[in-house]
Amino acid sequence: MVKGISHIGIAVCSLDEQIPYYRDVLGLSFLGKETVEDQGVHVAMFKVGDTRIELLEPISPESPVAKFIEKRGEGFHHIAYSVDDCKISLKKAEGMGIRLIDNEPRFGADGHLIGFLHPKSTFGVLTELTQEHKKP
Ligand code: CMX
Repeated sequence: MVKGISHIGIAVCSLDEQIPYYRDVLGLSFLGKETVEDQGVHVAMFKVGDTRIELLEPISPESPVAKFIEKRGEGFHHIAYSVDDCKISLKKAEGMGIRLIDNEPRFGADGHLIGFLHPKSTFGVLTELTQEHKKP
């Protein structure tokens, strides 16, 4: 089902505060910033080898990322695996007893189709399935 790691998501209070660490100290290639309203986050993306680091800053206190930071603090938030077909992979996981957050794929950063598996069903790791598919 999984082809590789699309990105690793890290919850942050402020993109602008943390971008210099990833760009200047670690020397990762900064791909840019984007707002993903549907997920309630501002995103900064960095390339590292064949994968990416995604910093997530909440847009509002209602954002899932804001709730996460309030409860657990900044840091590792989710892992995103690349799949060929997000919808089929979500259904397959569901058929194997995994609880879904998204019953249908949604649009995430970069216009990719994404769907989340619930961390209570995946041994505490919030898991995203990503299909690299541009918005029409
Ligand atoms: N990793 C591991 N566990 C997590 C978690 C995470 N990122 N986020 C929440 N949890 C845990 C909580 O600690 C809590 O566990 P306990 O009950 O043991 O304390 C449980 O999941 C429920 O969490 P909650 O705070 O009550 O929050 P909700 O149930 O309202 O929401 C979740 C949890 C995962 C469903 C929600 O955060 C969500 O829908 N996440 C997916 C969407 C998302 O994060 N989008 C941003 C990414 C955007 C992108 O990549 O494009």
